[in-house]
Amino acid sequence: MRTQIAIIGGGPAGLLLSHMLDLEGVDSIVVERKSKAYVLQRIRAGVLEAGTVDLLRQVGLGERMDREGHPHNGIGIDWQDRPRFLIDTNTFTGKSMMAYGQTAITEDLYAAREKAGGHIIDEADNVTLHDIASDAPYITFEKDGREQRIDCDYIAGCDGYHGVSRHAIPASVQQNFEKVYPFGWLGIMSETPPLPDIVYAYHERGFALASMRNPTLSRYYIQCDLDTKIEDWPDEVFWDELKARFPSEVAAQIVTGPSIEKSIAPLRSFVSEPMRYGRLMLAGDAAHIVPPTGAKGLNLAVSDVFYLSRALTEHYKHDRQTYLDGYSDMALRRVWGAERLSWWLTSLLHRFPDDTPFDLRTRQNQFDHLAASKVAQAALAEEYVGLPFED
Ligand code: RFL
Ligand code: PHB
Repeated sequence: MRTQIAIIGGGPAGLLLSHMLDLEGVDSIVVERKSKAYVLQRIRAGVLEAGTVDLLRQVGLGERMDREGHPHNGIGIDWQDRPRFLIDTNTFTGKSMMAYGQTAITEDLYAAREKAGGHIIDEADNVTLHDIASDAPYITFEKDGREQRIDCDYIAGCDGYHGVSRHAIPASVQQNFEKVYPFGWLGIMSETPPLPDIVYAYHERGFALASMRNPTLSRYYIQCDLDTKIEDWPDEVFWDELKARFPSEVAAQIVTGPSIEKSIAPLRSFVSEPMRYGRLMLAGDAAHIVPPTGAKGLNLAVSDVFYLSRALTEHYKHDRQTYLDGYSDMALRRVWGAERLSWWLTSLLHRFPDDTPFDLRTRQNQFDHLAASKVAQAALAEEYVGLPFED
């Protein structure tokens, strides 16, 4: 087979890239390791930045999002027995977020690719990248026991944190930056009405988060130990612990019910530089991971794809190489902004096993400052709602 762009990974980054390239007349093939059914049942992110929402609308993916998504102007921050407050992003930035699940976005993307006759190969094993530093790169993989080959101009590595693309870059030019946190998040989905706002809560028992997918579907998380097991958390135990971490008047508003999904995710910050080597460009989790505090992971995948699709379109349609040459630097500027915000919010809102009394006092003081200072709230609102893409 031959295509202009071979895209490895059919998650949000790979599918959106294929969709956006197709709108500009650039040809691609997506090669995904898992089955379509598996990709569509993964439950992950839920909050879209204003720029992500605008982009999805611009590329014709806004219809269901605008019908079923839930626009949000603010995030609440609760701190044990301190007065709670809401940061209104609309007041500070004139922009809002949207609660719309990654599962729904992936469904929309699959539907759009299928409608346009897009080429997606799923259940592809042993995807391997070849000759990425040459002008004639290609990938090979196995499908139904047969080895296949795709020749291409460029390879887009959109295969997530556990993918193979990043490892094709020689170690001598690659630099990895990593921070592993000594805890994870235990998350549940339940068919119960959510709280009216997304609320991040700090408590001496640990962090908690109330979020949502729609008016009858709630998503909640609590900070947990890394060695904890799902079996240790039957629904009643989860709900009791969740409620104990919110102020009592908020806990009283939480509607409980049976969980329909429960999972544990470790927290990690990770960046691999550069995001381009030869004919390989990385996008999304393949190049970077953020802890979910701040809801940046999916949004970063979307901004990488915005920069990369523009770079490839400029290359093919106008023979301009500036954006392609600048892709890694431009994408990384936004990545590091999100890395810093997610690290900061994680540090502010979680209990760490080695917290000293000094740490506890300075953390408390940061919260008091945020609660009292409109300037501090404006800074957080600007980053939470999402910084604009670079021209
Ligand atoms: P994805 O979604 O991981 O998609 C990568 C795709 O590549 C496929 N793949 C391969 N295909 C071919 N060959 C290989 N060798 C391959 N290896 C992997 C995979 O099967 C998959 O289909 O990356 P992408 O597209 O960059 O999208 C990024 C987002 O998915 C991610 O940033 C967020 O979901 C992160 N994240 C969350 N972000 C939030 O903002 N809020 C959240 O609540 C939130 N929860 C989460 C998350 C990520 C999680 N992971 C990755 C463990 C919860 C979890 C559990
Ligand atoms: C979610 O709704 O899944 C969610 C919301 C906010 C976050 C992380 C996850 O920071």
